[in-house]
Parts: sequence; C-alpha cells; structure tokens
Amino acid sequence: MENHSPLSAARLKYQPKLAKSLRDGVLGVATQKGEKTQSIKDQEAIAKLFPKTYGAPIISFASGKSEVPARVLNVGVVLSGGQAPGGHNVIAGIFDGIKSVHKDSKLFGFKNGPSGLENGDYIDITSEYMDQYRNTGGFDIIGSGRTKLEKTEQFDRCIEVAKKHNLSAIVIIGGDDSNTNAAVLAEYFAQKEVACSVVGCPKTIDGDLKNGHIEISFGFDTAAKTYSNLIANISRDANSAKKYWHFIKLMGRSASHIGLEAALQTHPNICLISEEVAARKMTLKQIVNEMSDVVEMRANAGKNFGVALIPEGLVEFIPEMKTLISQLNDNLAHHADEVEKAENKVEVVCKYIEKSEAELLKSLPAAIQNQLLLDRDPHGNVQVSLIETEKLLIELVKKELKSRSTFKGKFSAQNHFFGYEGRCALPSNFDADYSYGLGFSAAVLAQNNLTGYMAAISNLSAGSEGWKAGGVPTSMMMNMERRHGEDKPVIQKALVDLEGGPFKAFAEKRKLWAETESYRHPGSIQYFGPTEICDQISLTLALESK
Ligand code: FBP
Repeated sequence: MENHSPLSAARLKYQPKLAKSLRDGVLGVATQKGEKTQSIKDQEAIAKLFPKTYGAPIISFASGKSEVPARVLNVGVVLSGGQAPGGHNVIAGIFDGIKSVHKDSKLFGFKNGPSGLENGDYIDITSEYMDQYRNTGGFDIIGSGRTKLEKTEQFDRCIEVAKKHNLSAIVIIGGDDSNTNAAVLAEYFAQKEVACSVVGCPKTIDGDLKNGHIEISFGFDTAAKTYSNLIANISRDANSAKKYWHFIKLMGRSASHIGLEAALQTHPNICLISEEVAARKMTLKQIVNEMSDVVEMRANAGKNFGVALIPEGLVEFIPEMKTLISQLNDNLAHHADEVEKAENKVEVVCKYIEKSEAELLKSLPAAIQNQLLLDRDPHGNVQVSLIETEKLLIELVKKELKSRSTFKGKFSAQNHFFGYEGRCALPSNFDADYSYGLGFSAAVLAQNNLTGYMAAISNLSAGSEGWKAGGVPTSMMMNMERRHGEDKPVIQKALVDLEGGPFKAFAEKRKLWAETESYRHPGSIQYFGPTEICDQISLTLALESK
C-alpha cells in the first residue's frame, strides 16, 4: 500500500453499482432476444459483408437464469487506442463476471493493444493482480496500443491464439475503429467456425462513439469533468487578476463533445464548436473576427480578460484549412526532398498548391507553417492534432485587434492544451460503475456464446437502479464510408448535433456568457459523499436524455 494515497487506497475497495439484472452473477441473467435488426444505412452492402453476424437481435438482460450451463470460460481482453478512465473497471467487470460462472475461469490480458492478441502476448490476470487496479485510472494493467486488426493474416494469427488458449471469447475495449474491427473479426471467426465470441465495449474520452443504442462511451464523463475543473480554476484566476485572456485547446479529436460539455459546465466567454464552424462554412478570418469582436466588446466594458475554449479538431472543420491540408498532403508526398532541402520551404510548397491556399499558408504564423510542413504521420499526412490551434488563434486575434482603430483595450493571452491530463484520472463514480457494468455485460455475452455484439447499458440518466444492460449487434451501428480509396463498413462517428439539446442549451446562453463573468465552478470530481454530488452524470448525457 505504500504507493497509495488515502483516496486511492479507499477507491480500491469501492464496489461499483451494477444494474439490477446483473446482480446475481452471470448465471443469474436471462437473455431476451428482440427482433431481427439491420444497419443504420447501406443495409444491402453491410449484410453482404457480414453474412454470419448481420441481422442478429438486440439482447436485453433480465434477472433469471442463463440458458447456457455453467462452464469454465477462458476470455481474452484487449485495450485499444487512447486511454480512457474506466478501462480497468471493464476488465474487473469481465473478471468478476466469468469467475461468477466458474471459479476456474481465466482472464488473458493481451498486452499493449491488438498487437498483443495477434502475437499471443498476454498476462494471466489473477485475483491479486486485478485487485491492485480496481477503480483506478489508466490502462497500465495490460497496456494499450493502436495496431489495427484488419488484415486476413492478422485474423488468422488471432485464430491460432484463440485455439491455443481455448478462448471462449475475446473482448475488445476500444473506440469506433476498434469496435468496427472487432465486428469484422467476429464475422471472420464465425465464417471459419471458430467457437470463440468476439465482443466490444465502447471506450473513448472523445464521446463520439454513441448512437441510438450506445448513450455514451466510458471515459468521457471523467475526462470532461477533469478538464472542466481546470477550466473553472482558470476562469476564477482570470476574473481575479483581470489581465489575461486564456485560450484553451481541448482534446477530443474531430468531434467537439468535450468542448461543449466543458462549456456547459464552466460558462466560458467563448467556445468554438467545430461542427458549427463547418455548418456555417466559416473561414479562419471569420472565426478570428468573431473572437476579436468578443475581446473588443469586453475591453470596451473595461474587461481585458476572458476564457476561450477551442476544440482539438477545429482546423479540419474550417473548409479552406481542410483544402490546404489536403493539398499539402498530396504535394508534400511528391516533393518531399525539394521541400526538405529548401531554405524557404513555404515558397517552394506554394509553387505546387493553388493560389488561394498558398495565400492562406503565407498568412499563417511561422510556427504554424512549420507544423503544417514538418509534422507528418507515418502515412505522410499532416498531424492535425499537433497543430497548436490555440497559439494560432492568439496570434491571429492579436493581429486583427492591432488593425482595428476601434480597439482601445489590451490583449494579453495565455495558451493551454488539456488532453493527457484527463485520460487517466481516477474514474468518476459514473465511469467506475458504468465501465464495470459494461465488462460484466461482456461476460454475460461470452457465457451465452453471443458474437459480433457491443456490450450496452442504457437508461443511464436514471441512476444505476434504472440501468438496463444488454448487447447490441455492432453491425447495426455501421454504414459504408470511403477510406483510403475504398468503400468500407464502419461504425458511424457521432459529431455534435447542432439540433441536439446540449448544443441548443449552449447556443441559448453563449451571448450572456461572452458579456459577463457567469463562470460556473463544478469543482473536482467527488468520490465519497452525497449522491447528488458524487453520482452526477454529464450535462451532455442529461440533456440528450430529455
Ligand atoms: P481514442 O479515439 O483511441 O479513444 O483516442 C482518443 C484521443 O485521446 C483523442 O482525443 C486524441 O486526439 C488522441 O487520442 C491522441 O492520441 P495519442 O494518445 O496517440 O497521442
């Protein structure tokens, strides 16, 4: 216990709250089957690609008795992609679930992501080992990775591993891409008549893996609450010192769910929503002008301070920036050497891209030009998440204000980026309970030999007493999308819905928040104490559930 603080030691003993139907152990769960299902779009194409698993019914769990007799379950688990608070509890839920079926059941923790499964590299998760990780943040119990399981050779290696260890099921804990790959793997196993289920669990702080059946991915709640606390602290600092504007970029990849939730929690003076920027087809200049208008309006009221939230994926949603990035991706691949050697890289690149994009590139600060030209991923693409949008906007707003004869205030700005700070936080009670329930549900799916499903818990705004557990066929969430020049079946990513409750609640208040200091202070996550403080759900989930 020497590495434990009093709080982390107490959290190890926390017993996550389970949906009623799961409380008698896996063998005390009856599975009820719904109607034949279909995918949200492109039904014919997806049915063809998933002949064995397409059309499976939605499964709901009820207190009762499992139809399948008790047996030893050997289950493999994989953590895929970015860390999200609750991952350890999914594993704890699977562990307790399969042990409730048979004490000799075994959990194989495949190490460092999908590559561990493919290579058969695993940790035997024992009771003592599991107990060190209950209710903790992070993915360090087995590690995570971003290897994609998508090629036939990889699937065949997974079959060898499944056979070698006599696996009854593999649980893949991941985001939309990893769950898509889990569904493809499930179909492959079914076609090859491998008696091993493959099921998924919805993970990502980004909150973009949700739909009519999955209300939210685990991890979003804790990450958004962690950032909101930091933002609220900064707001109070800004309102105390009254001398800085704070431009804060928030992780979340493409979607702006994290930014929107943080705005609802903290009431900043400005919050950009990428989906709105795209819908309004805003140029970078327009964004800068609107931000500058708020800075000037506040300066006129004697307030040379404020807080602005910026979603990580913003640049990709600005149509002209998107075009610039795509032209850079194409042209840098062909002229990499020439650009690399050139003293003035921008001049060289501008020879190859369209005039309007060249002008845009030249108008950007030098540091951003460098990020656009130099930071490339292994496929040669610009790494959009590394672009320091918060610094870019500070520079451009500064320039814009300087050009305005009407601006009489001061603009002194600090930049921040919150991302990794929230991904491994101690899971909130919501995430601890929810992810444990997801893991337990995955164990029920495994016991019942159900494959191609995602564990699902719904009615989340009703408190754990009202939670409904079950499984949803992953193929239901799919549509066809163009990826690397090919049509592929993928789970549809959920972006912020501009007609949805959360965005509308924000849009109604943002003018007031811009003008005033209506800053809200949610405080840090509370783990022990009154339910209304410790078990509160995200405002996004509450507003979407209305
Ligand atoms: P997942 O989609 O895998 O859950 O990743 C979430 C995320 O935290 C994004 O918000 C962020 O853009 C990305 O991971 C950062 O990736 P990395 O951990 O590789 O730096």
